[in-house]
Amino acid sequence: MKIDVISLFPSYLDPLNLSLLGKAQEQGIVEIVIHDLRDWATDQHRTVDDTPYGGGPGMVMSPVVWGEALDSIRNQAMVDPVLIIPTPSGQPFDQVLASSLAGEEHLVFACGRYEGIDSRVGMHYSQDQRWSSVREVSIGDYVLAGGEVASMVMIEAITRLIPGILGNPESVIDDSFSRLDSLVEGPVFTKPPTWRGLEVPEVLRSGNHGLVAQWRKDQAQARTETFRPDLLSDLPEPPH
Ligand code: JF8
Repeated sequence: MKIDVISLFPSYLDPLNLSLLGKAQEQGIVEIVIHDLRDWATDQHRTVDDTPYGGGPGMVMSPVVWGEALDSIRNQAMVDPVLIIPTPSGQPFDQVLASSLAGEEHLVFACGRYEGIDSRVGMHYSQDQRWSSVREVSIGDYVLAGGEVASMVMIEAITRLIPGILGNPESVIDDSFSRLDSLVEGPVFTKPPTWRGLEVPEVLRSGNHGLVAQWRKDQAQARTETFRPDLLSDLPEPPH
């Protein structure tokens, strides 16, 4: 998979070269290229923003500069890429979207700053036949200062699903949200059996795999009811 990320703060994205993703890049499974948006600015001060039409606070990123950046990346590409624009007003990013993007050959992340990117950029590339699709996506209901951290979150969630990137494929299948019933996971424990007066639940040390499986189901159900009742409300009717 090829991933391009365009940002005004390219060094913000340095963590993408660490750990799992650093190794995946060394092995040639993923190639991540970070670009400085200012490389496509053309004036003396390398300006990338301007005042918002209609007034209001802050600045809006120029569609002219973004157009030059995205056209040049498309012209170097081997296939029609997917353009991902992080924005708090976008489609919610979830495990289903991550799985679908994990099957793509080429992703391009456009990281905005300030009050965001001129909305015509998303509109234009949606109509451009040389892009496979355009997704305006939000990672959650809170406001970040820019698209960089949101892009890193999505890149981590997407790339760990690519075969060969995670050491242990079973832990991917077993994740919270990957199951059909999408409950959150229950608590986990390792040695020692007693730590600072807290015991590992007896059932987990009983060796009874049936009881362990039932206990884990009950724990997952309880945690989901407490913290994520929304996940239970749109579940299909259980058969009786
Ligand atoms: C931004 C550009 C975001 N869930 C989210 N909260 N905030 C953002 C976000 C994304 C891009 C920009 N400010 C300026 C905030 C996402 N995705």
